[in-house]
Amino acid sequence: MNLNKKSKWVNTALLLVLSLPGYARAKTEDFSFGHPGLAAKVGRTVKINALDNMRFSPDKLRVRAGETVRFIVTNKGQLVHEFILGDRKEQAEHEQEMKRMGGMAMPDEANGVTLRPGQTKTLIWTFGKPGEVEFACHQPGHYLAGMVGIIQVK
Ligand SMILES: [Cu+2]
Repeated sequence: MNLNKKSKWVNTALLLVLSLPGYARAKTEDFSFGHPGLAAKVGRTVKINALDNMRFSPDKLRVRAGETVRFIVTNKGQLVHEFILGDRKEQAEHEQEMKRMGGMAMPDEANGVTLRPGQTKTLIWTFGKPGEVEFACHQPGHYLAGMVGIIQVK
């Protein structure tokens, strides 16, 4: 490979990385409760099911501050569900945003995914300081119906 070809390849690879939605979001938004994690840093994988009875299973989790967790989330129901990581403030903002948007399915973000019935998605997150982080669904009425889980960060 000559130098010119090589630098073209590097540019293409760089463009690909920069255009990943998680990366773009991570660069433009700071989260108080951690940041998107790297696959190489994953210390634990947790499987979570989203259910039509407006619950996640499991809905309680303990992690260490600084721990990187791979969440494998499956929608076991017939309805669309979300898995959004965030502190109380972030959840309140997302709830308002969904109300404004009329409950449409939102594109995936650095801290959350939308799941069609039967769909499975993965999200890697590195937790920040000790405290409480929620994972929640903001499809219309779901959060208020209790579709939220609690992560204790120690
Ligand atoms: Cu839901």
